[in-house]
Amino acid sequence: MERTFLMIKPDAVQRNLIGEVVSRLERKGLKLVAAKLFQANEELAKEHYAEHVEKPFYNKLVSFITSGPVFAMVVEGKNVVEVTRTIVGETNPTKAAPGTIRGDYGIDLGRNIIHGSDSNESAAREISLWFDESELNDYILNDEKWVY
Ligand code: FUP
Repeated sequence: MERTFLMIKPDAVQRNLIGEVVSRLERKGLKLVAAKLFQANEELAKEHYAEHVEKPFYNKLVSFITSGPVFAMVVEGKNVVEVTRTIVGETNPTKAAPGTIRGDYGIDLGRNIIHGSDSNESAAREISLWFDESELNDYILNDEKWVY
């Protein structure tokens, strides 16, 4: 089963949107494997966004991501990278479709609510960057023994 890395950014944590966002992931049928409210340091933020190091918005992005705690998650499910990219919506919340997380909650390009890995390769890299192996939970979701 595929896994991806999702991070609710400081703007959405400040706006009490953690529950709204997690609830959308749960309703979709995705499985939460790990989650933590976490203050990233500059080193981690820079490494996470390393692909954008040459971009004009890089420094602003790093200072935004380290401006307060983020809610970091590992989520599992069939085609989870593609599924979560669709749920998250386009990078620019102004263009993101209504019904997507960014389309429903964001306006500003910098403060776009959530990050989601864009490929299986970046998911693997980002999961190991943000989580220790011991933080990933192995359990059965919708286990019948909890239903009856
Ligand atoms: P995404 O994969 O949708 O998160 O988007 P990118 O990896 O292209 O960009 C990462 C983050 O950089 C975005 F979430 C917001 C920020 N960004 C800007 O601030 N300005 C830009 O022009 C593009 C991206």
